[in-house]
Amino acid sequence: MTVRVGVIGVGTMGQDHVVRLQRRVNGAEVVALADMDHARLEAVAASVPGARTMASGDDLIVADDVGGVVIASWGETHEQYVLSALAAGKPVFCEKPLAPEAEACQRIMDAERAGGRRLLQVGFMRRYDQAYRALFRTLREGALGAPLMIHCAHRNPGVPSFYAGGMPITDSAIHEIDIVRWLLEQEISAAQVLRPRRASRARPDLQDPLLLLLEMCDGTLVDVEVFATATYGYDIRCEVVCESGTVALGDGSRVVVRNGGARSDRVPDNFQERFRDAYDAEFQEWVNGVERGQTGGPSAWDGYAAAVAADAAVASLQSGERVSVSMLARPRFYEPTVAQPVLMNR
Ligand code: ISE
Repeated sequence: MTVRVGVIGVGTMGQDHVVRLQRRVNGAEVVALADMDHARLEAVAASVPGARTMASGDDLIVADDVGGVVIASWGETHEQYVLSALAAGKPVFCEKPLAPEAEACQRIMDAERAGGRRLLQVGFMRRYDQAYRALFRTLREGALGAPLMIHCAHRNPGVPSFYAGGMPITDSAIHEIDIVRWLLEQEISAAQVLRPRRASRARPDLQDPLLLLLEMCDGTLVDVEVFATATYGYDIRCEVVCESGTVALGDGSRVVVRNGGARSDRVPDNFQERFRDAYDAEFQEWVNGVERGQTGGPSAWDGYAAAVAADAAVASLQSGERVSVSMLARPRFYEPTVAQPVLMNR
């Protein structure tokens, strides 16, 4: 069976997802597109045979031929579209962050629970990356003992002009916030942001780089360097220091070149290149789940938990103080062990 997908938001990320759904994911067809920028919408639709353009995201959600909704629009619009998709009873994939503030994520959780079945997957694609998965398995094997500290770096070659204020946290470090929760199966109890000397090229509205410290509930400490304008490429690092050894992501390149007395390998250009296979795997799993009538992967709870920690980190970016993370208890509905009712296939 083919899952008929509607995509809301066809900027850089949305276009990337449209191409993967068309060409690299089995069992999906893109049938409808929506975007507030009509010129961009028409331009993208011209390259997607069989896809209609819709007047709005809400029209797309209720269209009869749309069986699954992908939301890749600007973060501020996520809550509205997710709530509409849940109200329409349609499976929905929402890019990160689920919503810019934790309270919006809470409203989404409430709506999903009121509907009685899981319909939402959040786009934390790093959980599908082979290197992070190998790191997760190594930790579970137990030979290294308990994790004590995690060192992470998140370096972008550059960022768009709208990337400002708290975005190093809400748009970038949100991935580390999610991945350390997933790796350690622990929630975050406090956050603090340190402001190193600023890069001379950083715009005045951006603290770049910054250092985020996260305290996990079991005492594990995590440091995350976010450097949005690192210029040399897209570089993601993660090293877990355990009682009896360490495990780190490899550098990901397939070949090493030796030439002219030097050795070199490739640094990815951007996150689309570095995480391409992870995005593909994430979407394949979503489409398979929609076909079976069952939603898995990162949940609204994961979106909420990440947003609460991000809110604390943004508050610390402003105040310089350590900020405690105070969150709801995880509802039983979002416990990984609770079997979810099967949806009708669409
Ligand atoms: C971007 O929005 C992403 O989601 C990337 O995965 C992240 O690495 C980058 O820092 C963000 O700006």
